Parts: sequence; C-alpha cells; structure tokens
Amino acid sequence: MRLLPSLLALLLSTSLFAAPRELTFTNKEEGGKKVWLPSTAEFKAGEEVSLKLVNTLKDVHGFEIPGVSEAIPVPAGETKTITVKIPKAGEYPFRCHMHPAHVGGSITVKE
Ligand SMILES: [Cu+2]
Repeated sequence: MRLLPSLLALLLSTSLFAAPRELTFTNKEEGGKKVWLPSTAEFKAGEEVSLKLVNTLKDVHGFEIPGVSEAIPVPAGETKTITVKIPKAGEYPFRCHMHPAHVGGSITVKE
C-alpha cells in the first residue's frame, strides 16, 4: 500500500499524462507598430499545442499560421485559445491576416 503514492507520482511525471503544451502570443503596440509577441517560437513536429492569443489592442486583430492554423479574428481586449497540431519540421511564418502592416513572426518546427 505504501507503494501507491510513489507509483502515482511516477505516472504523473511521465509524458503519458502531460497536457498539451501551452504558449501565449500577445498582440500589442511597440514602437508605433502592431506586433504579435513572441515573434519566434520553437515546437516539436507532431506535438499538439494550445495557443493562447491575447489581443491587448483596441481593434480586432487576426492570427494565422498559414498551412498550420486557420485565420482567427481576436476581438479587442479578448483572448482566444486554439489547439494546433504542429506539422513536420520547417519554418512557418505567422501573421495577422487582417492587416498586412501588422508585424507577425515565425515558428520553427524541429523533428
Ligand atoms: Cu492586425
């Protein structure tokens, strides 16, 4: 019976029970430009990640990783969370699909 707590601890520490990794992207204004930060992020091919999109600005802005996630409008002051299946290794740019001048970034996917 004394084995049980350590067995549970072992199970919980394995990746079997790991929740999807979560990363927050925040939309803000910096040096007169609207930017999604961080502008770079690294993921593992095939992993499922939860992306929290926080829009701190006063207008609706979009978030899209073409070929990876659909274009999501995030209303002013709101947060949207999407779950994304990370594709094969490579470099995938992301952007605000609503405003061409809006500064995006890119994610790096490693095997
Ligand atoms: Cu925008």
